[in-house]
Amino acid sequence: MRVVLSLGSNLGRRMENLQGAVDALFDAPGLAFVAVSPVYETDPVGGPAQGAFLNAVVIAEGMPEPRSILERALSIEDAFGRERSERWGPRTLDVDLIMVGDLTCEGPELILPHPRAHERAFVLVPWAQADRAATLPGRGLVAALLADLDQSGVRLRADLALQPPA
Ligand code: PH2
Ligand code: MG
Ligand code: MG
Repeated sequence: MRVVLSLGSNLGRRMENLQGAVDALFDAPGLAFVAVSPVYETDPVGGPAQGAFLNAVVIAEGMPEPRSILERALSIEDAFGRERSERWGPRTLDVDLIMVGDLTCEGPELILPHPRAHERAFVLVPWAQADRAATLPGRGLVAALLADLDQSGVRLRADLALQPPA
C-alpha cells in the first residue's frame, strides 16, 4: 500500500528536523522508502503570525496499521522537541499522515485521508513533484487539484535537498 506523509518545520534547524524525520521514519521495519520530494519554503497557512515553513512529502510502501504509523510520527515529533501548545502554532517538526492506500479512518486522533490535504498547496505541490501520478483517494489526481489552488505561497528551494533515509 502506498503511504504518503507530509513534513513541515518552521522552528529551529528546519532542514535538520526534516532530514531527521526522513531517517527516523524508516529506521523501524514496516515502511519501505519510495521517494522524497524537493523542499519548499512556504508561507504559513492559518494559526498565529509565524515564520515560514520548510515543507516536503515522503512516499513509502508498506502494509502498516495506520495507528502504528501515527504513533511513529508522533514519537519522531517529540524526539525533535515538538511542543504542543497552540493549534497550528510554530513547530520544530510536524509529521502528518496524508493517506494510507485507500484506507479511510474517522477517529478522534486520526482522519484518513487527511481532511485538509486537498486544499493545501504546501502538501500537494511537493507531492506532485515526487509522484506525477499522485492521487488523493476520494479527491482525484493531485495535479488536477492543484489547478484550482493558489500556489504563490509555495516556493521551491532548489538549494536544499533531503537525502533518502540513512
Ligand atoms: N502546517 C499547519 C498549518 N499551517 N502552513 C505551512 N506553510 N506549512 C505547514 O506545514 C503548515 C501550515 C498545521 O500542521
Ligand atoms: Mg500539519
Ligand atoms: Mg500534525
